[in-house]
Amino acid sequence: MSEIPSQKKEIPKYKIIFLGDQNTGKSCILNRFVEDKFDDKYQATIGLDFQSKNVKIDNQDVHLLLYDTAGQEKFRSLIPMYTREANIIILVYDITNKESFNHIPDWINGLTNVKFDEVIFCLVGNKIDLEEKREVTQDEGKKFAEEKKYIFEEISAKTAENFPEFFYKELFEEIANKFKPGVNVNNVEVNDVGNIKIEDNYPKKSEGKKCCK
Ligand SMILES: Nc1nc2c(ncn2[C@@H]2O[C@H](COP(=O)(O)OP(=O)(O)O)[C@@H](O)[C@H]2O)c(=O)[nH]1
Ligand SMILES: [Mg+2]
Repeated sequence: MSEIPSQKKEIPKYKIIFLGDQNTGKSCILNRFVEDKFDDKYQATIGLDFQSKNVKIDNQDVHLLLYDTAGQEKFRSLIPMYTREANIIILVYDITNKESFNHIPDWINGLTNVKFDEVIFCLVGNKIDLEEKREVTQDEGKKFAEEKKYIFEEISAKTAENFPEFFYKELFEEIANKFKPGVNVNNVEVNDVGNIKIEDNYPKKSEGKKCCK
């Protein structure tokens, strides 16, 4: 008996890894992006969290697999397992914490198994709603990113400021340019996908509302 070829079209999948010091807001950025909510209650990420989101890029359905890492030293040994297959690496610092910005080169140096020219890198300064506590100027972040040819944006997971610009414009455009959606990269297995949340693209206007679990 011959097999009937499957008519199902494969949806391209891209792995996004968030890296950066503890407390810079990685988990909050991920929650804001995936579920459009912000939870004020601090809950440290243990090891690694994973979420996914379906979006349209260039009119094509795309699965984004988002990996949230823990900034604590003791979990850092886990990170290479995930960065090895990353398509997009988002380096996060807190604009109110200079140290978190100064540590960005350390995070980059730790990426020993990454094919740098095949990965989209982004540098993101979070917590711009705390302008009065700013310790890193926008120019410092921008200069660092420009030298490395990274996408750069300052955002707030709390108010959602600059989220559409960063994710839906700059990042998605780069994904479309670099990966040409339709082509699967890194052969991400279908069973890598846990709870796929079928969601439309980002709402046009976000209120920065608080939320509850
Ligand atoms: N004001 C403000 N606080 C934030 C923002 N993003 C995260 N936080 C807070 O910063 C702390 C650390 O956030 P979290 O996402 O757990 O950081 P992570 O360790 O990098 O995952 C929490 O208390 C959050 O409520 C933001 O954009 N603005
Ligand atoms: Mg976290």
